[in-house]
Amino acid sequence: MVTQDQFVGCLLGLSLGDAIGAPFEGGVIERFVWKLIGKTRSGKMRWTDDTQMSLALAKSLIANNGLDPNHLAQQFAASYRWSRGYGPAAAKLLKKIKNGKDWQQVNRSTYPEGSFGNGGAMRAPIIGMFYHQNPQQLLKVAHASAHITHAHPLGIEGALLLASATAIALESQGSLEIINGAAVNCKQKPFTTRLKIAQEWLQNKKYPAADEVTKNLGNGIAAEASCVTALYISLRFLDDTFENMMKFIIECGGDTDTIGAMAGAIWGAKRGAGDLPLQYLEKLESVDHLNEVALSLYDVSQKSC
Ligand code: R7I
Ligand code: MG
Ligand code: MG
Repeated sequence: MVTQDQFVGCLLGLSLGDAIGAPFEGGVIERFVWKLIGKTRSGKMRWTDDTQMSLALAKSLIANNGLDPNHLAQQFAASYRWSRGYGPAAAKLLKKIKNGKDWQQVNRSTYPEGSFGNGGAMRAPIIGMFYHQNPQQLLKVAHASAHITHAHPLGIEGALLLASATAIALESQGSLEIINGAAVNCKQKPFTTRLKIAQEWLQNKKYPAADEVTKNLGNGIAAEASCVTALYISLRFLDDTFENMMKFIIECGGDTDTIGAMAGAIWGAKRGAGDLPLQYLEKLESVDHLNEVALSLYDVSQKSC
């Protein structure tokens, strides 16, 4: 039986991974900017676009008892704030929607095939929670919700991987069941090749150093270079502490907030909010609000799926 504590754990794990990883994301300039704007007025750790878009997705699913792509596109646009550190193409797209453009006319305006960034995947754990009882609908909605901002097949595949991994983690499965079950939904070589490596490491209980993980699985902003990495790290640390998982993610470097968000969501879905580190939760922005949204998502998902 999936519990409320697991839903809260998943959303808080996502936000905490995002906020703890954010100061280490990107290059010198991004880190400097985050030094200036990375804390709220009351000194809490701010989260980034990963959490902002996940919250918008959760609220839209709650309001509509499921996915309404037009409503969701409006929510993404309305909640856009530059200070959350969005990807450049995503920022441009959301500003166009905010200015009245139809998302279907602009979601391929920067890249002809759509974005292959990890922005569709980083919010997909929300779909995994909401549709965890309905795997077919989960895949359909993960695809449709990513498509609004990430129409590229690789951007979509990242969303399918993260949504399905989260749903399986909620069922309290072990790490091999989670990666094997989620991998079934990946067909593209950049994903299948990396998944095979991660599956082999987990199966044979190998614990490669951070630089080897980065070299083989990636740590970049592209979905193919971060989704398998995040899934692998969450599973490697499934019986360890959240803090140790985040230390390893920071050691891997690159897109640390997003790898933290995706890994944090899967870890939290399996372990529940009770296992998240209290000393960090106390320092996280808007914990009460995140808690409320996760509980509403649980209620609506139980009734409508
Ligand atoms: O994917 P997206 O929402 O970015 C999410 C990332 C996370 O790390 C967040 O924490 C935040 O920092 O940003 O944003 P996009 O702008 O859609 O994609 C991210 C980047 O991927 C783009 O700015 C490009 O550098 C690259 N990219 C592409 N490059 C070439 N061709 C995405 N799609 C393409 C492409 O088709
Ligand atoms: Mg971010
Ligand atoms: Mg990021």
